[in-house]
Amino acid sequence: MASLESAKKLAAYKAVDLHVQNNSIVGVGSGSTVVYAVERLAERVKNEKLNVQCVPTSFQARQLIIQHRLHLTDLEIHPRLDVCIDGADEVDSTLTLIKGGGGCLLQEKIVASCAKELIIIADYTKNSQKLGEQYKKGIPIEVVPMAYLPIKTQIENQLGGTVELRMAKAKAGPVVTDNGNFILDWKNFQDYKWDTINTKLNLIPGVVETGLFVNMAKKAYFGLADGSVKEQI
Ligand code: ABF
Repeated sequence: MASLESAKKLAAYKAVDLHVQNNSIVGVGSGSTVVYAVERLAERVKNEKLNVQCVPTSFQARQLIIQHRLHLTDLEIHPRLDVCIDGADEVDSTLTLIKGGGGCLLQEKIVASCAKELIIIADYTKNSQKLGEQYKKGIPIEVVPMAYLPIKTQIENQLGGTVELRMAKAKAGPVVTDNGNFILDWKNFQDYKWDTINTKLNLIPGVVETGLFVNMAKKAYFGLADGSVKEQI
């Protein structure tokens, strides 16, 4: 049986092999699965002498690109990307995603929105029928710090469920994103129409962005326990 790590690697390698060509402008996602994608990208750039420009979605992604000596670029230089390859916390049967468990959802959504295709790479534990079935830590919502309490109250009163301010591991204080914001995690939600909910959340003053990615992903690759890769479109 393939370990979770090998499942991540299988998915990442397949996505890079099938979706990156010479002269591609590539959005580089965040998280542990993306580490394998960058590893494969660096290998292909070196072996096949590819010209690839990489746009990071987080501080972590930027570091990965630099460490692997890939070409770092940004949306000012390359506002249109060929592909964005990123992980996810959960992917449902309609390719609606929960992202932001690692706190990078805002830049991930911006970069993905500039790409011709968003390709998701994940291990088999991320695949579900209904959102919330697999990922129990809630839907991340990035908020302006001074507004976190009114936003929490508004979501709980109007949409139900419970909203928690994400705290740093040592409980030293709230997690602060790459953009200087806080993260709320919305738990115990119902089975909603996710595009409507996403719009409602984004209309609350102080909400910067949600970790709900609706109608954005074109395809997902899941590394499976038997060593194969499942494709979902
Ligand atoms: C990012 O990394 C996120 O949006 C998601 O939270 C996470 C997935 O990480 P991993 O690949 O480590 O499971 O893509």
